Amino acid sequence: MTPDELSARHRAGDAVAREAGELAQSYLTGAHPLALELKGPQDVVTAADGAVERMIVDELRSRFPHDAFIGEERGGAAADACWVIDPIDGTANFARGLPHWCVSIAFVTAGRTELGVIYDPNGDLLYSARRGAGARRNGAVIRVSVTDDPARATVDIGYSRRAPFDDFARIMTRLLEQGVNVTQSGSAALGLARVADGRLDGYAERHLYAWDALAGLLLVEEAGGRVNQFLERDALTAGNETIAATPDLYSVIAGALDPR
Ligand code: LIP
Repeated sequence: MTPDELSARHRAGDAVAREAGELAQSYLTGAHPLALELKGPQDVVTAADGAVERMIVDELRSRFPHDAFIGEERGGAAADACWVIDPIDGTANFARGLPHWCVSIAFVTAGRTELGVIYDPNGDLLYSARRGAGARRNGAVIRVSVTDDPARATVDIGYSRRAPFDDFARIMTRLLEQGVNVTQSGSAALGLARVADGRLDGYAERHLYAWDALAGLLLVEEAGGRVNQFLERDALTAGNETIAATPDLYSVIAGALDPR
């Protein structure tokens, strides 16, 4: 893919993420009925998730008809040039009217994430990164924090029923024992974006899908942070463990997730 072809996709990703955020918000203002369903234990989906994903795919496909699409709600097949879409990351928060959710769009080619865009409509914050070109929030360059002491760190640890309870409890205990301040916010993508802009010092979760993680992981990497190798084996469709942190805290968090 040429730099110009990637630039065109980067511009489109930024624009469509904003549009998607506005459409999602219109479901919270009563413009559309917000029907709720459960996809699994504590795994909520709303009418907005499907509608927003359709809009994102239609918009991007109209510009890039030969690209492939994988989305949380409608799935899709992987291909060399592939968009990976989470229309509303943090749906449980969204459905409850809690202002902690976002739109996440990543672009993968040749097995590597090249573009990552996360839009937080509640803060009107557009996070955007291109591999090798740094990470920005509303156009300004962002960097991870310089925190190197666990006792001064705040880390967001995600949890879902895709992982055993005791695994989560062990991770939390190991971090708390080292003095880490641990939060659990309910949106992996927004958590990762806040590691990239230095407001959090780390994010980790035993299992995430590519649509939850890829854009945020690229943002952290391009903001000077350290991340795990998410895209290995069949992770693009099956998901994987996710670890992102400041360079000095990475081993502390990876250690807490060590299954032994
Ligand atoms: C959610 C993630 C969260 C994880 C949830 C779910 P969704 O994404 O942001 O970190 O714990 O299980 O995957 O479903 O709101 O897009």
